[in-house]
Amino acid sequence: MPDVYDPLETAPRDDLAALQLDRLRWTVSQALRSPYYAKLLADLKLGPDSVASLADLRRFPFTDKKHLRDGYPYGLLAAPKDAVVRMHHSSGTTGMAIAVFHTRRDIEHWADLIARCLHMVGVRKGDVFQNMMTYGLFTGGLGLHYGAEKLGCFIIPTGAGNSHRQIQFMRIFDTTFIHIIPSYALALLGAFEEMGVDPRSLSLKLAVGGAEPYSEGIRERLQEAWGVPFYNCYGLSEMQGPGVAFECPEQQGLHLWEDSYLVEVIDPDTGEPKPDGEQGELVLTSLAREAMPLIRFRTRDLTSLITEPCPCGRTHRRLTRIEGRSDDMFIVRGVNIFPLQIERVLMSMPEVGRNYLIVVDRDGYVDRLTVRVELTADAFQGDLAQLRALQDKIAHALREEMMVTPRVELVEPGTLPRQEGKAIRVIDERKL
Ligand code: DLL
Repeated sequence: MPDVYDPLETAPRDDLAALQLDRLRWTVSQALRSPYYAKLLADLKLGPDSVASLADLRRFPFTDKKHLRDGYPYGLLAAPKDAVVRMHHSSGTTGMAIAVFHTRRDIEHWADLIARCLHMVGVRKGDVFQNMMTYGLFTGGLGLHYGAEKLGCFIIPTGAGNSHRQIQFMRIFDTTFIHIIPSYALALLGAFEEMGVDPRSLSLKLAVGGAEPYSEGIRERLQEAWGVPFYNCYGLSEMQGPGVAFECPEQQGLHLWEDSYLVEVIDPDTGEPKPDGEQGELVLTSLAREAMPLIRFRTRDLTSLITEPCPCGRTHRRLTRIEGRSDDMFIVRGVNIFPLQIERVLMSMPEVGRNYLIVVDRDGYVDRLTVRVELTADAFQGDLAQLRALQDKIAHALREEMMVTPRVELVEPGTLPRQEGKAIRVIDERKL
């Protein structure tokens, strides 16, 4: 049995199901306090008594981002305003203003879940935690902060950016773990080079990376360069933020905390459940959120459920690495493409460096796909014929993966734009 933070982590599945049923009924009664669900559920004649078993969840309709936006700001608030102690807010990257509220109890529960996640990968009292995620309306900074504090860590709340100072702090304060956006963790490697510091020479023992999709290839590169394991952390503001699902030391999928969330994987087109193990859209129902409970929330994130027990001994089922969002998909000459497909191909090539950018535009009426690829410093030294051959090799491998031949542009290391927040991988000029 693993050394757990919370005995619920290894609870027998039957006990978990009983707890879920209780909490689902509570969630429905709580949701009825919000204007949105009060009307919706009254119209449908649904309430806590409609839930005789967990299967009854399917009697409830899906909740969508659109419902949150239409009800903005307070339409889904299920607690009195004076019980709200904090809000987080969407960044607006998808153009939708969404506010998410928390009561004191919600913040406590969230901190406990994060403490559980961090404890699972070996964080303990006395660890020095440099939190390189943005603090503020984004949930990444404060979310991990409170959980780490609960464990008794020494926290350095640097937030994102200011790369040289990040590295100085890691050296001065002997940082033992970091929380960082994976694309920023790659970008920081450039700053290490500038300063002549080897990340492997630090006191780090692990890193937590999430908030954006990244391939196994990126993880491997990060682990190699930083010399520590990178654990994948998934979450979304609507469901609290980070810590909804988290990898254990096995690094074979993310345990979704089933005492706090009910999970479904559906076909995004029909809304019907997908068989276990098949990829589909993740739908979550909160089971412990007081200020803003959500029933059957469509995350738009694509993943699949691993039902085999995990060797770590935890009983909560796992999600496979999130492949991206259904709305990240773009269509080029009729072919559906996900950015992560391109990333996987690029990261399998040792000549490819730390950053890439996908640009889609039109040449007359025809879609054109360009992939700009940073090379490693070594690969860039090659002569023109070698670079041409490499360009062809990348274009060919991408064509094999997606059946569209892209233009491949090779660029020098460190020349593509970088963000400290979530990476922007695709620029679709057809939409501009
Ligand atoms: O990104 C919460 C978070 C912060 C998670 C820090 C992990 C670490 P939002 O800004 O609301 O919340 O964005 C949520 O980001 O629906 C996914 O599309 C994507 N996402 C989050 N974590 C992962 C991950 C935070 N590990 C949206 N892998 C989600 C892939 C992720 N995508």
